[in-house]
Amino acid sequence: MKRFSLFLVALLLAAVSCGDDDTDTGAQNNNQNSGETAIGLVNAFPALSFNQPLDLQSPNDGTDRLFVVEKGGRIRVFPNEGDVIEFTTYLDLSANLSTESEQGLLGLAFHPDFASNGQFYVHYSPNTSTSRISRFTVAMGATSADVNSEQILMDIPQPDTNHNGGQLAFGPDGLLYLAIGDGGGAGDPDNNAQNRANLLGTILRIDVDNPSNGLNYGIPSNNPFLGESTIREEIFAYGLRNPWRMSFDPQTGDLWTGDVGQGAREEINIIQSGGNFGWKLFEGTSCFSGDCDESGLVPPIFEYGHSNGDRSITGGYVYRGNAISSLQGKYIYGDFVSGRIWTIDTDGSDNELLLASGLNIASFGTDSNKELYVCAFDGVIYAFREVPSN
Ligand SMILES: [Ca+2]
Repeated sequence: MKRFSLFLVALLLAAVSCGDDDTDTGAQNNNQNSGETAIGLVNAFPALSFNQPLDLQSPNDGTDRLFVVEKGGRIRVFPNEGDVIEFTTYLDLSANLSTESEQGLLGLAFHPDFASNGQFYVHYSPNTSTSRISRFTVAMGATSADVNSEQILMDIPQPDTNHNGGQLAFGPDGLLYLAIGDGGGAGDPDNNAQNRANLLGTILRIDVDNPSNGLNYGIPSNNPFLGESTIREEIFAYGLRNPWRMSFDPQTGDLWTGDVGQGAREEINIIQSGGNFGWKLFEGTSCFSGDCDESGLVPPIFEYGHSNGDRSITGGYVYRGNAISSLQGKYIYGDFVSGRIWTIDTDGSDNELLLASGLNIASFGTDSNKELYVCAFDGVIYAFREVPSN
């Protein structure tokens, strides 16, 4: 019954060519000019239901499979076909996991050479005080992964159970980027994000193919703080609060990050090597602590406030798919609490409400054709569809 009713309500419409250009358009977007195209969300896999899905990934291995990560520790795999009737469990970490607060199995990234080396990487919480980055390896053609293939790359102490970050992504340079939160608590009480002697509040960059110094990874030779004795050399950028979701634009290589705000401002940042993104000196462009000197800090390319019920940004993707021409080349992102989804041009201009989904949007993801999906906490994976608006 639940599945059926979800399918019925899944088509959520809003005009894409709305004239309003900011976040103050309200939850309703009823501008439906005759003949214009609207964008809706549909249940992409109506027979499937997930438990708190929060990442969707697809390896570049020619199999056109989708992998959905559940917060409770399981990765589900299924063919990318709308009429698929069941998934299988690819990896199960639920026996070795804290799911307190924002903890759990938080992210998945396939090695660029997954088709030949069988390697994938995850970020999870083995206990309440640790964020763990691990590699798993599968044999060619394997339909599931053996938990005993785990190699731990990194354990990061977590002072609190929230603000863990979570996303992992390989860059066009073949290096692995890790989004790490400030360790939690309100207002970054230990000032972790500005303290580069620890790994919290950062984007890290590591080389998983060339381990060195007794670690299961290496430090890339062009990391920005290489050789600085008081700074962790894994750090690529810092001053982030909770960069929950990030993605590379496959066309430009830009790294887009949604940094979840404290109580007022939600940020979109394009990550620069060595950049200090301000937290907790600033929340967005608002002074938060210290002397309010913004020199040397990288401001967000866009920010929005908490009016209209928006509370927590979920970073998305620059759309490079083919199915929906009106979205091409735009960054698409949402808000976990309000369920609103926006598009913005890659220069930070022309932010527009795309639709008000009413969903708890945990993540976006793309398939092997770069088509875009939404992971929502109602257990459904949604796809975008172009429909007539009248
Ligand atoms: Ca910032």
